[in-house]
Amino acid sequence: MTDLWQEAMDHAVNVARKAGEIVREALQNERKVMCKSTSVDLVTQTDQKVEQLIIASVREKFPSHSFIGEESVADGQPCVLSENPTWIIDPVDGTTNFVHGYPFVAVCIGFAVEKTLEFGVVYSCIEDKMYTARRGKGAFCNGEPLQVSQQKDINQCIIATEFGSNRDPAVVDKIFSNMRNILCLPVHGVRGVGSAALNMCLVAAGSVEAYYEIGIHCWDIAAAAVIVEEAGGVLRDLEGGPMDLMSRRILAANNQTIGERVITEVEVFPAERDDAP
Ligand code: LIP
Repeated sequence: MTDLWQEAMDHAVNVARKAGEIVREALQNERKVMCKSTSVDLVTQTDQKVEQLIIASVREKFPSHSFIGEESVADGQPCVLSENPTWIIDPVDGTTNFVHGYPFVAVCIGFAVEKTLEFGVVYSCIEDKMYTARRGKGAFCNGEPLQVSQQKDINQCIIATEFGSNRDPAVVDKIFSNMRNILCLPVHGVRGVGSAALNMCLVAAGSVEAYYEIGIHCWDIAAAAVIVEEAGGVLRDLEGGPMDLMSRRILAANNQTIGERVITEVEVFPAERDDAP
């Protein structure tokens, strides 16, 4: 029997590679930068072009499937995860990095069936690293299996997080106070590469023990979520309980012990849900 979701995943890998080529080429040229929700929430013509390319190519092969794409939502499309097979796309995760030539930029394609994530593809196109995972079948980078770190002592960890794009001073204060709590545990270090998906892939690869952020969107994390879990990691909502794709918050950790420890140090602040009416 044909494995339809494997066909979909193979297609995602191929289209992510093509998209990555476009992103790499665009890095050499002048980039027209526009703003979305704030003056530091950036979008470029490349984000839009790559998303259109991915959607057109998937639609041709799987005409009945649904889409949630970062730029389509910015253009007014609904951000609703239905039971229908749904492609969740971030054409350029790390747009600010892209604009500045900071070399961590990823094409992210997640795929959910009946609201459960089935596979994830994250192509770090400057590094030429193709991260892939399918539910129950392991996680890989360029075909090599990924495994989270086995560390259980928080004092021996690197924790990844981001400053995000909200510049409301009260929110920035909370972000700093959360980072201060984590740093002073103490941990070995706090890092962030400017792409939620790549921070999560670093958890999957065992290079950092945990990543948390408030303010991300479902398209930043859907693909990488499968990769973290398939590499043996855990996903949680920062308020406890399972990860909620639409909640704008995430904790991805190598194990429950480290994950729970990070959660106790992080104070959650409000961010409007992705699926808010
Ligand atoms: C960005 C992230 C970044 C995060 C921002 C934003 P974009 O995604 O990956 O790490 O801090 O909040 O969501 O806008 O480049 O796709």
